Parts: sequence; C-alpha cells; structure tokens
Amino acid sequence: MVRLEPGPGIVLWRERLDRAAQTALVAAVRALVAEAPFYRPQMPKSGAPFSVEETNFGPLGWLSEPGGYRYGATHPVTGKPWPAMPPALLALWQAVADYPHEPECCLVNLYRGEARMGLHQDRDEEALEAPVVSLSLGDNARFRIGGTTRKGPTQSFLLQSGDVLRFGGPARLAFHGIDKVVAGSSTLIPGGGRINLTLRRVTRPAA
Ligand code: MD6
Ligand code: FE
Repeated sequence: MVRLEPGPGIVLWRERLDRAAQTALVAAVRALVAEAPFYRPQMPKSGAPFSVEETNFGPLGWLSEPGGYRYGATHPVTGKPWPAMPPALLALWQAVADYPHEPECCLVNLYRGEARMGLHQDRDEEALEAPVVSLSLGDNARFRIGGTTRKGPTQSFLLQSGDVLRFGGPARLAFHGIDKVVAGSSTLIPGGGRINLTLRRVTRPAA
C-alpha cells in the first residue's frame, strides 16, 4: 500500500484493499443491491438522467431529483429504508477518516458504458468538518480535482481498483469528477464496469 498526498487535504492510498478484500466487498455490495437496486437519478431542474446508476447504504442516502439534491432515509423506487453499510466499509472509515463519528451515507455509483461524472462539490452535508472517503472497485477511472471554485487549475490521476481517496480540510469542498472509465481494465465486477463507494458523515453529531 502506497500513501500519496496529491494536494493539501487530499490523501490517496493505492490498493488499500487487496484483491481478496475487493472480491468480498463486491459480493457484499451485490447482495445489498438485491434489496436496494441501482436506479438512474435525475439532474435538478432539467430532470435529465445521470449516466451513472446509483443506490445508497446506511441511514441516509444522497438523492438527486428535479427538485434538487437531498438526503433521505428511503429508496426512491422501492420506498424501503436503505440497507445497512457493510461492516468492511465502516472499518475502512474508522481506519482512514481520522474523524470520531460514524459515516451516515454510503453512496454507490455504478459506471457502465460511457458513464462519467461531471465536476461537482460534495456540499450537501452539514458536517463539513468530516472528510469524504471513497473506494474504487473495478475498471480504472480518470479522476479530476481542482480547487474550491469551478474555474482554475485542475489535476487528474487514475483511480484503480482497491484505491481509497480521502478529502477533507482545505480540499473538502474541492471540485472533482470522473472524466472517463477505461472499459475492460479490470475483471473484478461481474458484467464489467466500475463501482465507487463514497462514505460521508451528513449530520453534525450532538456535542
Ligand atoms: C467517483 N467520486 O469516484 C466519484 N466525492 O466515481 C466522488 O464524487 C467523490 O471520490 C467525494 C470524495 C471522493 C470521491
Ligand atoms: Fe463527489
């Protein structure tokens, strides 16, 4: 495992999970997706469909709807509460987040075909003092990150299966996105593609 610091507040652990751990996590995700299926979110206002499919685990799920972004406790299609986060993800958060409270949302992004994610900030959380931790599984992806304004310089690096990225502090509100996914670069996920699991604290813990 190699720990890199591509910029202030950004930490990247290369292959933080070995292949066996990745395989186990994919199996856990697939089992939970049977309860909380992937669905295609819609952009605020326009209602245009995302190219990625999403679901969530944990007490709160992140939702994008024509009315805007929000956190909610239930799946928009099934109406059921989101399944609990796999213990391996809670353990990962505890190992890398450097934050004393549990995450509340695990957003699951599935990239197949030409799916990508435009530059955005993660800023729908009250607990901005908590970092965001993300894990990549499956195909390689070109990740782009800049500063806290939409304009200005950016850098990009490849995220590979098993890589863990944390951003917090000065990078907590950095703009970031996925330029492209390299189809066929990994055999981890049955049916191919890339899964990204993003862990976040949403509410500010009671003092
Ligand atoms: C992705 N990731 O890797 C999209 N957000 O597919 C994110 O949007 C992200 O990787 C906040 C923190 C880390 C991330
Ligand atoms: Fe994000």
